[in-house]
Amino acid sequence: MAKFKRNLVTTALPYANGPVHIGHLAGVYVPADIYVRYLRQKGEEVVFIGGSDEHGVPITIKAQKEGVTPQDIVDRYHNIIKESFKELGISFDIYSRTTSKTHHELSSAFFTKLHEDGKFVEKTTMQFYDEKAEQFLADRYITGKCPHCGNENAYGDQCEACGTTLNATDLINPLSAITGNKPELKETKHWYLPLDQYESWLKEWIIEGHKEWKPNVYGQCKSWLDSGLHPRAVTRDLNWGVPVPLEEAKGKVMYVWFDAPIGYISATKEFTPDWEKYWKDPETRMLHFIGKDNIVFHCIIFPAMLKAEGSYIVPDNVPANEFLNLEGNKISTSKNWAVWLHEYLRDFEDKQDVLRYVLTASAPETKDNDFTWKDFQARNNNELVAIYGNFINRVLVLTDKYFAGIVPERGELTDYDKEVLADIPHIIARVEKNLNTFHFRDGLKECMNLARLGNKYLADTEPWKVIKTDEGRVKTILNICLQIATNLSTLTEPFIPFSAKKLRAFLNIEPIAWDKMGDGVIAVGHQLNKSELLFDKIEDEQIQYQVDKLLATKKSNELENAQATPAKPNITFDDFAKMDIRVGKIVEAEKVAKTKKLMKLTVDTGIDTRTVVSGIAEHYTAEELVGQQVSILVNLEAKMLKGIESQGMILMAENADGVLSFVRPDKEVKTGSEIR
Ligand code: B3M
Ligand code: ZN
Repeated sequence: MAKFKRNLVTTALPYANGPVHIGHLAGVYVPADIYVRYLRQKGEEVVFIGGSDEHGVPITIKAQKEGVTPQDIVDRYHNIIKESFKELGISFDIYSRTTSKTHHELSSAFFTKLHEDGKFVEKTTMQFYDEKAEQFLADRYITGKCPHCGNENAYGDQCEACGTTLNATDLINPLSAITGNKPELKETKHWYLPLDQYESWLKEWIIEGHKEWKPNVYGQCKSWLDSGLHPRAVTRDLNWGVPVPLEEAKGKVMYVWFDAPIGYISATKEFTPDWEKYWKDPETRMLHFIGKDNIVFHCIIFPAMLKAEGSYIVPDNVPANEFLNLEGNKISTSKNWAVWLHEYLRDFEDKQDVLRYVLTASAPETKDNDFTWKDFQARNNNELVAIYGNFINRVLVLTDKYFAGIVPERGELTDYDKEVLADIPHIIARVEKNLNTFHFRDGLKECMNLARLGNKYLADTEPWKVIKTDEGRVKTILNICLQIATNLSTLTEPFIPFSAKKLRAFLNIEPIAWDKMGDGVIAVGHQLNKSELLFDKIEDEQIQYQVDKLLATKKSNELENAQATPAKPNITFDDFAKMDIRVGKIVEAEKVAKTKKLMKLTVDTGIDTRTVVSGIAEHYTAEELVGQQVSILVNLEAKMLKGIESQGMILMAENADGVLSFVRPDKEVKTGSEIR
């Protein structure tokens, strides 16, 4: 790090069209925050940038669906996101937004500079236009039949049924999502960044210059660069975004991926008037924390923009992560398959660190990973509570009990004592090495190894027994344990800052700089405070509540996606009229023995009272059935079922999930009334 004077750390700007979920956190915000907190503890100069990405088509679509303005949507989610980040302890120096004035001005100036310097190429193409809405249609605003799978509701950019990426012009029978009209192709002019002109520079810079980047990041860049770059449109026909600052581009805005990364610069500018030193001085080390779907934008397109502008630095590293899945399925905002941060914070009060811990311990650093509630509970109960919390609690309680909470002095050290003390700096060094290389999962593992070391040392030396015979020895043991505990309070700060702070309060100490860790961090004679438990167990009921919530989501998604069965061939009216359907009333009901589904019903049809055997026993109890009005087909041939003659059939509606309900008149009618 020596060649740099300061750090600029950015995190992907989440779209303000929904709250953030654990996938965002595990991939981007938690690792970035760990890294930044670590840098601060090291005494490094660092600025930590975040903000909401408030432009783009999905936001306008959401607004239209809800009948509100895009500004309403982004205001709502920006606030939820900002608050929830703060509550989780994501320690941004600034959390801004791309609808800010500074941002609009800065991205305009950026665009203008590139335009004036002749860095864009202009192209006219044919695009769908909605005459009635008087606007060009973004691909997302066009629906039609997918040419691959026949799904009638494919979008102009993608078919969600078969996952194929599409162009709007591929759709069969395209329709405008705004008016439902058939759109026309019409000429439109756009500005393109000729990425091909930056290809050799990018190859030199990444392929030759940054072999140290994570393999997933380096690999993706290489494959993009190997397959050749093409000019990319940086403007759109849309009325939501940063207006293109050109007279001839009225009604056009910058493509969201053009202005969003400039948002990092604008936020820095809002944070400090001295922003240029972070963006234009080669002694600044810039890092982008992102998810894998954003790699090309941060490693190829944004650097090309910065290079084209000419006065900016480019990132030193882009530690992108893979994806986190949830209970075996891909996290999805539209399917509500997610654990939303703001809901977690509400359901698990004061347990920010548990989430931070679990998301780091199972971070998708090298491959996609799965979050499960069972694992969440196990990691809390078996690791945070049973290892870390237990060690801290025992040390503090024993010191309080034997020495009135005063750090005792050490006597002569045994070989074992020396071994344990010698291990501390090794573990610290391993945490540090992992943090320096963005291996947060392994870094956290090493922190826990220090807690494990402490636990084992306590179990082996048994001060609670030794106290009866040798108080001096117990003083030595607890002094060593307190050294470990104090080091832990510093070492774990980047990962679980709330608990680190709590622990510092128990220890009655101020934050300790990273490089001050080691033996002697806590002095003999220092008075500790009263302590409480550092972590609490999470009970089964709390976990079951979350699991049930997800099951309910799954079920409602399945229902929503269920397709109606195809229509049957036509019949004549005479065919229909042959059926004699009546309103009947169930007078008796009895489950048919040795069957799961069958119920023997006695039904008053108005004509007679007869027996019907019906497959509804899994849906209703006998008691519930008596007195119900039902529709009954009375002229169906009788049939023997389990030795009972069934005379007719009760009509039921079957939901996609198999739930049955009676079909009956919406007001009380006379039993025996005909249904026609
Ligand atoms: N909003 C995409 C995303 O959240 C986008 C990131 C912008 S970073 C400049 O995945
Ligand atoms: Zn399809």
